This record gives sequence, structure tokens and C-alpha cells, in this order.
Amino acid sequence: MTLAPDIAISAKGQYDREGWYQAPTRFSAEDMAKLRASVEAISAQTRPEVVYEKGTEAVRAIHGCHAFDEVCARLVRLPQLVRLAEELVGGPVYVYQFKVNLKQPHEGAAWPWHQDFAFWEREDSMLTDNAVNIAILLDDVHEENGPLKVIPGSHLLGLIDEDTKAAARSGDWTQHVSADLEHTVPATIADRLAEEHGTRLVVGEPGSYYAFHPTIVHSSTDNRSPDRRALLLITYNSVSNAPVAPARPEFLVSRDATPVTALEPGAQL
Ligand code: 6CS
Ligand code: FE
Repeated sequence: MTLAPDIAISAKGQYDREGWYQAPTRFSAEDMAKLRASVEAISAQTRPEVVYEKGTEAVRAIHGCHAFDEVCARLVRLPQLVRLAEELVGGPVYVYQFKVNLKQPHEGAAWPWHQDFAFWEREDSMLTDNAVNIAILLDDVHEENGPLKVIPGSHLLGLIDEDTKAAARSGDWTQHVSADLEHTVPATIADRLAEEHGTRLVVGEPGSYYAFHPTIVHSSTDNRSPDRRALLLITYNSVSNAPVAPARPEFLVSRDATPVTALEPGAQL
């Protein structure tokens, strides 16, 4: 049964109401193969943008790839992503942050309950949460390989976290991308919110992509399966919301707030 056009749920309508939205289309297998090849090549390099799971050589995440890899540089300009970000943010956007969270088979560690905006407000002095995360599934994501879990509607609650941690900030960016995060939502609060609002798993076939809000409460578990769960995340920020003087490394916080110009319609990677 197809929804009559007048009751089709708009991306903006669902995103504003629930804090997340799944795009109706998927990237092609060819595009995914190109992205995975770039991720493999970058993961093999020794450079600050590549971080590892604690005490292991398993890559946890790679950062800022759009600034030095040409496939990633094209990806952030694809019209289907730029136009979606512009619609959800309500105006011109730039790439604030780019990362791939690898969540390796058996070794990929959890991401505790948190809100991304807590990091961007407290560590980068971002003024508002008028930004959007676009998450592209590079692998098949299912219930067993540590999918991202979001709490719909929690983006409307402002920042909820252990302010004692905020009071004693480390100033160490590695505490913002490890399994032992500096700014978290206490599990007791997250569990109560999950009871009240329900949860949504970000699962799907490779090439599926979602948008989720910077303030939505989310987490993911350890990956105890043999299947990798690589998630590519592009954060588009409103050009009017660029932090004045971010201190963290540029591969975590872009200094270039020039609006992204989309490639021609139908552009491929
Ligand atoms: O600190 C940051 O910018 C990153 N850390 C987390 C846990 N989520 C937001 C962002 O990717
Ligand atoms: Fe996050």
C-alpha cells in the first residue's frame, strides 16, 4: 500500500518530531565498495585521525577523512546528502565533523548512552544544536553486531548528563571518542527514557542511510558477532552555527564554515 502524497511523512516533519529519519533510498553497491576501500586504506595508516580500541590494534574510528581522501571528499558533496541536511537544518550547511566508527567483529566496543551536542557545546563551544548527523551503513547492520540505538523524542529534552563530569573536564579529545566517554547520560535516566519513549535500532542493508539529531540520546553495545558494523557519520552544521574558536584538532572540528556546494544531480562517487 503506498501512502497518498498528502499524507507522506516529510523528512523534516519526522526529524523534528522524533529526532531521526531513514532515507527511502540506498547507495549503490559500487559506491559502498569505493567507500569501504577508502576506509580500509585509511585504517592501515598510522596517523592521529586513526584511533584504536583500548589496548588493542583494532581500529575503533577514523576521523576527518573528507579532508584527505577523495572518495570521502566527493561523498560529502553528493546532492542527496547535502539537500537532506539543508532541509533538516533549514539553510546552508558545512561539514563540521566526519568519522567512521568501525565497530570491528568481536572487538568493537560499546558507545555508552550520550548526546553528541554535549561534546560540541562543551568542548567546541557550538552555540545551538542546529546541525544534523547523517549515518551511512557501510556494512549490513543487524541486531547482533552492535547497532546504534536511539531514543525517539529525547532530542527535545535538552542536555541530560552527569554534570560532575562536565565540571572536571579532561581537555583530552581521546576521552570523547573512546568507549569511556567523558560526557554520558546516566544509564538509569536513559533506561527510564527508553521505557517512556521506546527505542529505535539503526539497522539495514549496506548503503542505507539515516539522519539523527545532535541532542538525541543514543548508544550502541559491544560487537560480539563475527560481522563488522562500520558506520560512516557526517555531521553537517548550519553555517550560522559555526563555533568561533574551536580548540580540538581540526580532524574533529572543521574550521572551514564555507557552505558545501552540492555536485550535479545524479553524481556518483
Ligand atoms: O566528541 C565528539 O565530537 C564525538 N564524540 C561522540 C561520543 N559523539 C559525537 C562526536 O562524534
Ligand atoms: Fe554519538
